[in-house]
Amino acid sequence: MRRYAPRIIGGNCFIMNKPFGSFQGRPIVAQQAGFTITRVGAHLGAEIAGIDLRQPVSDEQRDAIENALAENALLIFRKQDISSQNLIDFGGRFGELTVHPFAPKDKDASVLIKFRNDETNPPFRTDVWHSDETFRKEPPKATILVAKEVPAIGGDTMFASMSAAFDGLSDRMQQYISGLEAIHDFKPFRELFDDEGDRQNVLRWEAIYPPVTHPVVRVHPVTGRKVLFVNPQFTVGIKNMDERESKALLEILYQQAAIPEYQFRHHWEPHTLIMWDNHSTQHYAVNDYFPQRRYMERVTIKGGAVDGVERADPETVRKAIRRQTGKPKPAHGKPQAPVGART
Ligand SMILES: O=C(O)CCC(=O)C(=O)O
Ligand SMILES: [Fe+2]
Repeated sequence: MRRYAPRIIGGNCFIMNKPFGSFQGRPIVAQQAGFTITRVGAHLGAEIAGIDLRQPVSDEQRDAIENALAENALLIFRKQDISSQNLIDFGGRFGELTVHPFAPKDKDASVLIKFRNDETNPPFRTDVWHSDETFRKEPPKATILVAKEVPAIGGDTMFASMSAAFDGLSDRMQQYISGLEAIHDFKPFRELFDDEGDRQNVLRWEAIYPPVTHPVVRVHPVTGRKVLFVNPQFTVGIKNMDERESKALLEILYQQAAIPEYQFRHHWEPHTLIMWDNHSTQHYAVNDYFPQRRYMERVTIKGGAVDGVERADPETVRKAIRRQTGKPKPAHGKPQAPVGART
């Protein structure tokens, strides 16, 4: 099945593909609540145009953004020259904002994270695939990040659809991991407590954020899709499994986020704001811009309990197989049977 019709532009040999109206069953361009949603990535990513985030967001707009987020997992709003207060107000329309225990915060607004990176302050451990704050019992449902200052070169953020990553596993593996639980911990932030005096401090944080378990396969609370929910940043093991087995299995599962087909790479411009669904995605801030400056502001929206699957659901497994086998075969041709003796 062909999704794009080739179109010849001008008289020369420049060929461009003209998109059809839909991709994988989703409209490429949709109108909702007076703004336009344009799908830009295969498994995740849409751009929203026609909304000014300096203005209060109406209930209708908020509902449409929430729907678009569930559908597209990552929303990009360009040319939003907003204040920190605008960002806090916008985020607050989607739920309670959370305070990150270990991130650099604004002194007057603890819900506002400020990532100011330059030659004196390299980024801290955001260049590892992760969903935000899975060391919490209830990890955030969404994160909103706005670029204030971007490097001339580099500093992109990569995203991966972890529902596509789950679908891409073999049916055997999907069955095997369904019902398993993984242990998550604030381990990268332990580095921040490196001297003797900090030991008491760590113990206090451990009392507030003890290791938690989450299902390895979670069910998205809005779409019902299954999501691969382990990440190398915060996951430390699989419950009730031998350490060697757990390590090997996690290694395989982590690699799913690194498969380019499930990814979307976002290149920043100043005043672009993005919002990601923290239930169904992972991200990785590409750390290739040091010592240039990059300044971002972020707010985070509280999430709820993580629901998982008890055991493999045969219908999902069947669907995944159908998706694999329903693909057209490449017109590569079978090699002819060899004739004669090998020389
Ligand atoms: O700086 C970025 O692009 C993303 C950093 C990050 O991991 C986050 O904001 O959760
Ligand atoms: Fe993050």
